[in-house]
Amino acid sequence: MSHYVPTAYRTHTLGEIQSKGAELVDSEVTIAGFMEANRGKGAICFVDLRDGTGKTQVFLKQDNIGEEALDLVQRMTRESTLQFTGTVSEKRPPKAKEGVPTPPPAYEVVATSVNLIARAEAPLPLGVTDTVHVALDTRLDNRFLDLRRTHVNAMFRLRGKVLQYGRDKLNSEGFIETHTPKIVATATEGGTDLFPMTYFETPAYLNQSPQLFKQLCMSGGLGRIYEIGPAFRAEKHDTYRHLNEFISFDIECSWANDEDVMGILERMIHHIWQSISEDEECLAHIATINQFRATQDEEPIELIVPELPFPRVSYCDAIRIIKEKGGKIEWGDDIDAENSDLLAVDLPQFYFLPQWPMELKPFYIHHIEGEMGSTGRQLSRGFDLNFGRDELTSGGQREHRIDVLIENLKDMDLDPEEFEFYVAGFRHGVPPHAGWGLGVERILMKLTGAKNVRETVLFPRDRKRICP
Ligand code: AMO
Repeated sequence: MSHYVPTAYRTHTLGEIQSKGAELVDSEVTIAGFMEANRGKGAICFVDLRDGTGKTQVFLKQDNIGEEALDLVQRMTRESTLQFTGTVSEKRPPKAKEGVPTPPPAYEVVATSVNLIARAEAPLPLGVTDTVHVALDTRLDNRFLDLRRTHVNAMFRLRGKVLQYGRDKLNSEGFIETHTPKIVATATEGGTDLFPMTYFETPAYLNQSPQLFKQLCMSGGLGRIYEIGPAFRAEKHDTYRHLNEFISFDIECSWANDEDVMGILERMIHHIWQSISEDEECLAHIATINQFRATQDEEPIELIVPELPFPRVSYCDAIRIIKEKGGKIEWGDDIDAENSDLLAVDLPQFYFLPQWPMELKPFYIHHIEGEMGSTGRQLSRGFDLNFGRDELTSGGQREHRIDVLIENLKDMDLDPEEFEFYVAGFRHGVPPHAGWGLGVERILMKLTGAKNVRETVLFPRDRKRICP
């Protein structure tokens, strides 16, 4: 459980009032939050207060609090922020009904004083407690209010936990957290899809991936690194899973090949899922999301801790399976979401797709020696990780031999001289290395059941949206 140290405005969170209620009964607390609703006229009033950690009912009696304060609260608009001081008391349990299990005890605060922090203007542009369907665009236009909705708030609390548990696992395997520049002079993932910018008098770009820099760190002897940071892609896609700014969770690992880093990835994901399944706060967030889904007639999300190792289906086998299932695909084609649906019939959760054709992978990927039978085509040590139909990760062993690397650049119509800062890192000794990049929003979609990747980003950037 999180431990909240009291702050200038409150002694306890509302989550604590409920979880530590038994020990707090009869003690004085100061709480603060958004007023979700108020009920009662005359000499009493009940306020439903919410602060993101939980909800608590505040009970106001004219005798305790005075006529003026009671009147202020009774006239207050929904979502205004209020601070109360009062005494914790156990709420009267609801009347027992046959066949209905008795709920755990709940606690309320009997107020002795109130302080209006900020009054909310009415009407609200977005209902915070409504369960009626609201278009995603309206939600994103009013994101600060959308975030107050408990199931949306829960999603971002889960996002933080995913990153926390991911970091924990990598730290425990000897990785160190790093940061690489986002303003760069050259492309990373091929020459297209770049956002140009002006850097004083020099043309520059927003980086598409930490790829080249994380590899330079291997040449620099850092050994095992990870980075969680923004990546920018000027892709014109307008789909449920593409963003123009996303958070890329990257690793790079020396003295390792593709299989080694697939192992690191599956252990990290297993650790994240396992830890979430044992974390009471996370389970409460999932329950909150499921309560909302029930109001929308949506299936509850289910947290299935994946077994290790994850299934591996080589690219060649994947093409064969897709063809067998009637998909239109040829060796050498990318595997799009529709064709992945055919794979997902038997692999609904996490699975690796190793050994892609070299021609489909970037110049920095290591090829597998020799050609593929009579085709004359080459396989690579590049892999993807999918969850059902969606790609979550790309990675692979990298080409560390400078002569082959320069050939790869030329084969892909890239000018090695433009990549001199990168190629130089292979000129003075370099360990073999491998790594991957995981799309944080994509994995969040899988955990939270979000149908659109934008739901998992606070302020998403897509072709039409740059504000807020
Ligand atoms: P790649 O380009 O496949 O590989 O990206 C890695 C992962 O990042 C996520 N992703 C995206 N998420 C949302 N919107 C987008 N437009 C978007 N593009 C990518 C996906 C994807 O699997 N340098 C390599 C990684 C490596 O080899 O280490 C790279 O960037 O989940």
